[in-house]
Amino acid sequence: MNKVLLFNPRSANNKYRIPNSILNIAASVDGKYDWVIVDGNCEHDPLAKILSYLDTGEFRYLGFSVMPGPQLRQAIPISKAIKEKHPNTTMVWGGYFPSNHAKVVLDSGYVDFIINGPGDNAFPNLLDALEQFKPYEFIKNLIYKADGKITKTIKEDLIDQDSLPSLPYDKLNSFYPIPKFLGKTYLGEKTLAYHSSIGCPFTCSFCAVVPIYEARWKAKSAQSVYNDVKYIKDKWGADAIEFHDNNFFVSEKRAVDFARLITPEKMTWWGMARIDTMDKFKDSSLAAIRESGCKMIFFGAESGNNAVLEQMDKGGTQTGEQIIRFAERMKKFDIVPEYSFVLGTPAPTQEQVEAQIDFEIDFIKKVKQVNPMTEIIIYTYSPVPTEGSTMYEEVKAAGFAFPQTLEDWISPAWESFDLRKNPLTPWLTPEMINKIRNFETVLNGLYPTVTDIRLNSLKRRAIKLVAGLRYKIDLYKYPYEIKLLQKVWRYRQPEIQGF
Ligand code: B12
Ligand code: SF4
Repeated sequence: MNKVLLFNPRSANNKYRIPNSILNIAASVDGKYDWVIVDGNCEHDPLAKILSYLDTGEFRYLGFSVMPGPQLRQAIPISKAIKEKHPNTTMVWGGYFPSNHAKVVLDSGYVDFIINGPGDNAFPNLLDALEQFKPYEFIKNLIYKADGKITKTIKEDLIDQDSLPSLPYDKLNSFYPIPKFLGKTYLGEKTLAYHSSIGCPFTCSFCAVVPIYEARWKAKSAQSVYNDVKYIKDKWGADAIEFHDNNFFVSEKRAVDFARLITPEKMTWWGMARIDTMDKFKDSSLAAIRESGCKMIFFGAESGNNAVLEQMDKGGTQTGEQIIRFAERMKKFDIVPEYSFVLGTPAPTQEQVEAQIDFEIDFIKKVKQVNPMTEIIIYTYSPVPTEGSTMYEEVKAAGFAFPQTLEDWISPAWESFDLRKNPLTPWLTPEMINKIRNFETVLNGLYPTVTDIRLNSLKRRAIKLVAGLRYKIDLYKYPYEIKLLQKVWRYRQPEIQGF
């Protein structure tokens, strides 16, 4: 039987995490196909490593996991090189990038199949079909080219997450020692990345999860999450958890059940949530969550303006007033709210775009006033191809278009788009982008993120001092002195480097 090579292209410069995407795929073929993992985060020359496997002649299937941004930097040239040297291999890409940008990926000529969303059934089914020369047209969650035309098969219902096989941590450990992936963070000495649910029940129009999951969400039970975490804690000493779920706190009951189970383990943890969902949680639930070790929660606040929240189709009941009130409520429970905002959304005129940016800057300052512990993450709006959403239609009408070739995606301009730093959207002028970035610099100067564990109190005080005056008098232009200090002290950016 042909073997399978799974590749996680480099996604982080120094903070490794367990490569959960390909580990899930490894679990889906474990016991049926022989597989190996190559993690670009841990290899100096991943292409050489991959070729050393392929040169044995035993491997036919390659599975690459690709999210937008820096992972493309390895995924694209390595796929191309492999196809040139080993044209008989089958190249399969999965993950958010190929699922949302299938045409440009398949047009490249060096990717044969895309797994559209979850691959837990689609990937082993595809391998079975190819091995047995059977048709693959009826396999769900697949995108491929047939007679030069892009063909998408129907989407599969989300799988009961408790029925999935356990992740093969021990085998991963035989390729790369697990402790390497348990990094020191603000949360703990050995932080585990864990993914406990897939999808999200909401339909925010700027979000890449929506076209793939279409408002569906399925989670593992609190008990199975606990069992996995406990296994890693006991075996490799994890003392903190980063939940990578798009929306960990959809179910109050599951969150509280998990909190009760994990309390005796004395671990610290973090996850992502919606404000309007969590604002409905009972005080007793929030208290139990904090007592169990949850120190910080990431919330998509997005905007303080109710009209913009509606334009973004936040899909719920979130309002500007609620965002402020909730920041205050979190203070009572000693949970740090990490609020992310999306600035630079489209509007009919340039004046309105600019006025909206000014409004958000004022709003963020109000949040900080109510609860100075609130961590603020600022993104600039980068469109995602949510076909049919009013916002995406507006974006296209304004003249925005995605790159036409796969190689274009690794140009510096599009990388910056992926990092949501410079979105290349026609309605944002360079001055507006500068305004957003300069405000961010001053804000981060006055309120350095607590997640930067290298920044000692002396450095914090120095940056705060220079930024404080600017913040007070709304002087954000040319904050070179703050930038210099942040550069010298290598200030970390949670919006790029992770949470
Ligand atoms: C962890 C993570 C990171 C980590 C990467 C850690 C690592 N492994 O090294 C870090 C923090 C570095 C990161 C960075 C970025 N990330 Co990120 N990240 C995630 C996150 C939270 C979890 C990914 C994960 O492990 N999922 C768990 C697995 C099980 O799910 P999955 O990946 O969907 O995999 C399933 C399917 O997609 C499919 N599949 C996936 N890969 C493969 C491969 C094969 C071969 C097959 C067959 C199937 C398959 O099958 C899997 C099982 O069903 C996701 C959100 C999410 N919840 O998924 C965002 C997410 C993927 N990231 C995103 C983005 C935009 C980024 C950034 C580019 C930008 C930013 N500012 O955040 C940066 C890039 C910077 C960089 N240095 O790369 C977006 C992508 C949005 C989009 N437009 O497509 C997401 C969706 C977050 C979001 N909601 O906006 N990220
Ligand atoms: S709640 Fe978060 S994950 Fe869900 S659709 Fe909105 S932005 Fe995306």
